[in-house]
Amino acid sequence: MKSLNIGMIGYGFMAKAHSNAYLTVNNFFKLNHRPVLKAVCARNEEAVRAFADTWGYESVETDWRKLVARDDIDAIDVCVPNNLHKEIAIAAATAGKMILCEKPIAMNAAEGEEMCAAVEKAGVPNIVWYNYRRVPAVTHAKNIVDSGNLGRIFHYRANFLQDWTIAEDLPQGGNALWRLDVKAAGSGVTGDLLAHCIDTAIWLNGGIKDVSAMTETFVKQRMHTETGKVEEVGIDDACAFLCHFNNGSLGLFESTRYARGHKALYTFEINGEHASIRWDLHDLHRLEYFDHRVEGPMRGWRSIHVSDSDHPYMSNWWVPGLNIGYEHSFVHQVADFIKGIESGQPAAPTFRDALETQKVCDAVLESGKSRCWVDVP
Ligand code: SOE
Repeated sequence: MKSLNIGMIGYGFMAKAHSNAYLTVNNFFKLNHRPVLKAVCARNEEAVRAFADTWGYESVETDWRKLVARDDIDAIDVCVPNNLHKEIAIAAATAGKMILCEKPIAMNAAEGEEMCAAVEKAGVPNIVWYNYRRVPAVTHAKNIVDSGNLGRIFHYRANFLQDWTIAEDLPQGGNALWRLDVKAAGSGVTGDLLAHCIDTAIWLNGGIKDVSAMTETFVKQRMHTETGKVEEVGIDDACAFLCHFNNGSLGLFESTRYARGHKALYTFEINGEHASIRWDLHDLHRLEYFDHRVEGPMRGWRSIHVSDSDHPYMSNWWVPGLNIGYEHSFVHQVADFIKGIESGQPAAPTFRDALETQKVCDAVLESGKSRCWVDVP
């Protein structure tokens, strides 16, 4: 068993999900590498020490450049706001480190291009944490689509709905609320939520050709926690777009943080010539399937409980019928990343794959501004 020494940058919610995955993966997946929580890095020393104690990191750093320069680190995990992804990832690639980067890959596609060039020049393994691909029911959907079972695809529909930014007195910026600060996040729901939907959509249904979007910022000014001043809000609070996929199907996507009652409702549905499938994050172990080829009165939607040993990833977990959850998608991503290193066949989404999603996000934002259809380059 070889060690895979992890250098984590950040200590927020995502750093927890990733740390949990590193600690769990070898208990359930047969691999020749074991992630070791070598060091965690953040500017706030007290907070990063507390995080290190909770998760069992061996050491802490307060300067990411020092972490990246350390000889005892194999892989850098980038769990910081989007405006820092590029600089850290390029430095890590130049230092010969593997990189696991939070989504979206960057602030925009131009930055993403630079990151791709850096990892490809350095030849280092790289991946972006679009974790929902690895919910077993979503992977099962991928297998069904790839088998051709649905026939020609006509429609792809996806939503990601939340409701946590409705209060007008919610500030923007800082550790907890950087997602509301355009300088740190690059965009609002487009990069944060729709990016997940777009990643899954491209994976399941192929590339997106062009988009027509509308975006809205419902609360125009918010106090900035770092400056203490009321500042313009530069992010999109809501975004919906139409698109054409390269395979001729039509796409319809919606995302908002203003859908009262919805905390993280990610759903998608695909309608094909013979069959349809749909999935809902709030019931994540189920895949709904309708097959028009079933004749007679038993024709109807079926709800597949994706928990059997012949379902993706499930033979690694409990006995058939017992559920797993959100955090397991990250465990699966670590398992696949390590298998990719061992086999020489990189696990997706690589930086290059994630760049495709970023290009669609950029086109969506451009279309929202111009109110015109925009081609995805
Ligand atoms: C935002 O609330 C958020 O945490 C996203 O940043 C994640 O990517 C998404 O999976 C859940 O919602």
